[in-house]
Amino acid sequence: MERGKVQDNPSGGKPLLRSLHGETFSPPPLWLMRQAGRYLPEYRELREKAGGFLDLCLTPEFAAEATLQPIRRFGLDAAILFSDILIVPHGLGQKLEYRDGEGPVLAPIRSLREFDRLDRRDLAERISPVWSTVKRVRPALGADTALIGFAGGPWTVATYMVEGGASRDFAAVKGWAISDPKGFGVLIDRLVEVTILYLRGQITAGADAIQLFDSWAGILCESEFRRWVIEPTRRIVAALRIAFPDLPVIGFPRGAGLMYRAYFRETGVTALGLDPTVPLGVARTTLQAIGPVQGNLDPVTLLEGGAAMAREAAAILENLGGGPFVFNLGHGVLPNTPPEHVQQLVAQVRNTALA
Ligand code: 1CP
Repeated sequence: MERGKVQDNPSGGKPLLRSLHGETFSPPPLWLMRQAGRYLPEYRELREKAGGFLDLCLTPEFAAEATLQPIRRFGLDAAILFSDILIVPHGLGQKLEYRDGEGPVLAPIRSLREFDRLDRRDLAERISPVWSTVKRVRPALGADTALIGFAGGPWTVATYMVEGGASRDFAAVKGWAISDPKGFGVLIDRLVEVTILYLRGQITAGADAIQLFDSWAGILCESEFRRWVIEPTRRIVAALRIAFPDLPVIGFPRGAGLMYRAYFRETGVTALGLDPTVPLGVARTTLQAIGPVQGNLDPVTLLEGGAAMAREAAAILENLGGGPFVFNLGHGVLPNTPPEHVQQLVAQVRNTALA
């Protein structure tokens, strides 16, 4: 990959997509994971109007509005579909609730027999509002703004399905994977199939790129990481490429550490999302050498803002801006983040070419 090649956007095309296809931009394109959400007053108002969080996700009119809010405010290079990774278990008939201050709560599934008892007959009907949201957002975006669809990685989705929500030690899901890898493998296979269906629908409806959020990839040992993260991701990417050969897929195996490299090489994802712990020099020499990278400002640095944020953002731009790169956080925007800090960050990234 040629380094240090810098250009503006003379031949048109969405900067995010061009970066994901390997071009170097200065300044780089920019969006933020969880750029829609509680830190925005207009989101809190919309959520109030929608009733619950699930109603917000599954009412296309409201979900489209939530998708567009951060674009209107900050003019980012990509909108990310407003939805949640747990729409897939919801689609499969698992009982799901979002409790204020507690996050998602699901009726846990601890065996294949329990999984088979779910009534998944209404799958398409339950997930199709998300496709309608994509259809609504598409024409509302400017020609330079990409629309990112997404799903959770099968492993991460399985952690919520088996634990019944967030977890500290992941003993139930890891326990199942260790004691009954065959049965757990069937659950992962089913999640791979549904995720492909769900993402194909998003792409057909107008998503330009896909991100796979494997937020809990980092808690597995090597053999488990290969079996439950790399292999299912590889299958999803390969299946999407059949119908959509040029579609960029961003893989985000948060916390993968020394396994990031194997993940990038072996899954076939187009670009790699880096969490804040990935050292910038390592990212540049061993990961960006394979393909485009995205990241990785610590969301707490954004929460605090000021000179420390400016310094960290500058270091990221300095290290990664000379190759194919998308500026982002290393995880989602935190709910107490002042929107002014996001404004400050966007201004800094937009001004890098002039610095
Ligand atoms: O309004 C509210 O109070 C609900 C908070 C909220 C929001 C705004 C949840 C509940 N999900 C979302 C939206 C969401 N979730 C998006 C929207 C698009 C955007 O980025 O703007 C996306 C991409 C997600 C993805 C998601 N959901 C992930 C992967 C990324 C990550 O943060 O690691 C995960 C793990 C979830 C599960 C989930 N949903 C909601 C919460 C609070 C959680 C995390 C629970 C936990 O701590 O384990």
